[in-house]
Amino acid sequence: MQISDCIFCQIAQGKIPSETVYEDDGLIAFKDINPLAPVHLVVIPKIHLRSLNDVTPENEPLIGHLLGVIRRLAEELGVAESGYRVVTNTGTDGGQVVGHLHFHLLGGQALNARIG
Ligand code: DGP
Repeated sequence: MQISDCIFCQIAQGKIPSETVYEDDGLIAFKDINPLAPVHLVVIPKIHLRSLNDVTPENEPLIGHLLGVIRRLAEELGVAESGYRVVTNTGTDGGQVVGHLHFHLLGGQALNARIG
């Protein structure tokens, strides 16, 4: 697949619309198109990394920043206290559908073991 065909790269570049809730130079957070919970965001680095397997030591500060943003978003969306789940599906067996590293932030209800 060409990077230009990547749905999440196109969202990051504003070529495909999304309900963006946070954006900075390195990442963007938007509402999942098929929400599995009252709060369901997808948080991605803007650079194209196929999955967690592609993360190098050079990218680790960006991923640390991304996790900090997820924590702040959970607070702002009111799910920090009650609890939430952060999921990154990796590869075929991990159930990854979109081949651009992304983290799901799920919350707003009691999550059973299958959600995410
Ligand atoms: P997964 O690769 O299985 O971890 O999940 C990919 C998620 O991305 C899935 O929950 C649906 C979401 N998604 C896919 N395409 C789009 C899109 O064009 N816009 C938005 N907002 N979400 C999308």
